[in-house]
Amino acid sequence: MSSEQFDALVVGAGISGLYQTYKLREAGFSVRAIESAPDVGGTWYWNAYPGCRVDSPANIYQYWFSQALLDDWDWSERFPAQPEIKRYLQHVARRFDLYSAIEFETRVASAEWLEEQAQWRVVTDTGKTFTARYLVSCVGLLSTPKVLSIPDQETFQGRVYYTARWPQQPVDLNGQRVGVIGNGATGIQVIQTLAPEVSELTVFQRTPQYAVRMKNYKVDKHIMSDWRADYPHISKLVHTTFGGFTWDPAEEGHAATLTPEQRNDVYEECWADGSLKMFVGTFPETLVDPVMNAELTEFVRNKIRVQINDPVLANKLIPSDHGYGLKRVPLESGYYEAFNRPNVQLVDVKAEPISGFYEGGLRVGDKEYPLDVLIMATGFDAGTGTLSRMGVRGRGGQSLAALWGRDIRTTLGLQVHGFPNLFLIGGPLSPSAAFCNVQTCVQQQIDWVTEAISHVRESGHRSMEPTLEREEEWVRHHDEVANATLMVTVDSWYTGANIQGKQRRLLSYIGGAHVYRELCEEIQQQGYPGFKLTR
Ligand code: NA7
Repeated sequence: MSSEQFDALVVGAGISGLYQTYKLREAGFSVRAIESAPDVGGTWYWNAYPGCRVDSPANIYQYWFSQALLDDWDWSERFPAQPEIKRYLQHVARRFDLYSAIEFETRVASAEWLEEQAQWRVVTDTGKTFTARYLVSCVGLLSTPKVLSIPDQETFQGRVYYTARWPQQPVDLNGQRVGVIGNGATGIQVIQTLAPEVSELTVFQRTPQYAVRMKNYKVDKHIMSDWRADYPHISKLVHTTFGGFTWDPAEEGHAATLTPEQRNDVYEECWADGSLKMFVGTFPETLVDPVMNAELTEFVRNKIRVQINDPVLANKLIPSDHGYGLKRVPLESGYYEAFNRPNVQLVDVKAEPISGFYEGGLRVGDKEYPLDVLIMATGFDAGTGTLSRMGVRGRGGQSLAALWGRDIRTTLGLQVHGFPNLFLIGGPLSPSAAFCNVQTCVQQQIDWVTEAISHVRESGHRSMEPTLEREEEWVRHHDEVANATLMVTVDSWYTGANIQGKQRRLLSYIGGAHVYRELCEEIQQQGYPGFKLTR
C-alpha cells in the first residue's frame, strides 16, 4: 500500500492544530494536518448554532506567536460571536499559509505504531495512508457530540439539529415552534437567542444551571488601541495565573480573614466583571469547603432569582442539587429573563422523562409537545471521545480506546505510556482539558511538544514515551488534587458522568495552569526525566 511520508502528522485544524502545524513547520519538520471539516476552525467551525459566542475575553483568546498578527487583527467585541472567531482562525491559516498543509474532509480511521520503523501509520476514511514519526492529536476537548437516542425519532415530521453539527447555511427558525434539549453553556446561548425569534420555545430541562450575566461590549478603535498597548503585558500575565486568564483567585486563607460582608464585596466585584472571573476569580475555598461554597451559592441564587418573575418558575430554574461553580459556569445574556416571555415554556424532564417522538413533536410522559424543530444542545463526550474513536494502537497493538475505557490516564496530559511519539494537546489530565483559558494552555503545550519533538530528533533518538512509573505518579497527583475539591462529587462532563459507562475521573488537572507550566518547563530543563528516549 503506498503511503505519503511526513515527519509529523497533526490531527485537527482548530485552534491547536493550526498553531501546532505552524510550529512544527517552523522547526523544520515536514507536516500534514488532517481535518474532518471542509475548513479550519474545529469547534469554532462546527458550533455554528444561533448565539454561539466565546466566553473568554477576546484579548486573551488569541495567539501570541506573531507580532504582525497581533498588529493586524482587530476584535469587534469583548466576547465575539462564533463567526468572528472562525474568521480569525481562517485569517491565521491564510496569513501563515497553513491551508496548503491541511487535508480537509478527512478523518483518521486508524493510527498504528510500527515498532520496527518507529513510525505511526495513519489510514484515513478517504482511503489514504500516511506515515510519520510523530503524531500530534489536536482533536479538541469538545469535538464528539453526545448523541441522544430518543425512541421513534423516525416518526417525527419536523427537523432535528445538533448544536455541535449546526448547518453552515442559515437555518430559518422564524415563526417556528422550537424545542431545546440541554441547558449547559450551549443550550443557554441558543435559548436566549431564539426566544424573541421563534413563535414558541419549549425548553426540556433535566438539570438547571447557575449562569452569570455576561458583560459584553463593542470594541471600538480606542479600546482596541488600549488592548494592543497592553498585549505585551497580557501575553505574559496569562501564563502566570491559575486559569490562564488575567485574574487570579484570592490567596488561600484570605477568605477566612474577611467578614461575610467583605467577602460579599468580593463576590459583587467579580459578578460585576461579567466574565468567568465570577468562576475562577473569587476564593479557592469555594471549590473545596462546603460552607464557603454554600455562601457563594446563596449569593448567586439571589442574583438569579431577581431575574425571574414567577417564583415557582425561579425554583425550577435555580439549581438545588449542587453548589455553584462545581460544574462549568456558563455566561448568559438574558437567559433567565427569556422564561418571563409568554412564548417560552419550561418542561421538567427529570420529574417526568422524555418518552419519545411522535409525528408532530416530542412526548414527555403522556403529554405531547408539538414542534417543528428540535435542537439538541446535549454536550460532548469530552476529552477522550474523539481520540477513542480514532483506532489508535500503540506498542504491541494496544488500543488507546480500550485503555481509556478502563482507566483514563496520561502523563501530564501530554503523552500516554505505551504510545511512543503520540503527543496530546488538550489531553485528559492537563489544565487545558477544562480548567484553563484554552488559548493560553494549548499554546503552552504546543510549545512544549514542539521542543520535545525537536529534542528527540536532535539527540539522535527515534522515539519518546513516558515511563509507567512517571505516569502513575502524575495520575496519583492529579487524583489527589482533584479529590480535594467538591467538583468530583457532582455529575457533569468535567467528571465524565454525562456519558454512560465512562470512567469517572476529573478530566482536567486542577492544580493550576501556572503550576503545570512550571512543571513542564522543569522537565524540559532537566532533560525529560520520566520519559524514555529510544534510538
Ligand atoms: P453540557 O454542559 O454537557 O450540557 C449538556 C446539557 O444537555 C445539560 O443540560 C444536560 O443535562 C443535557 N442533556 C444531556 N443528555 C440529556 C438527556 N438524555 N436528556 C435531557 N437532557 C440531557 O454541554 P454544553 O455543550 O452546553 O457545554 C459544553 C461546554 O462547552 C461548556 O461547559 C463550555 O466549556 C463550552 P444534565 O445536566 O445531564 O441533566
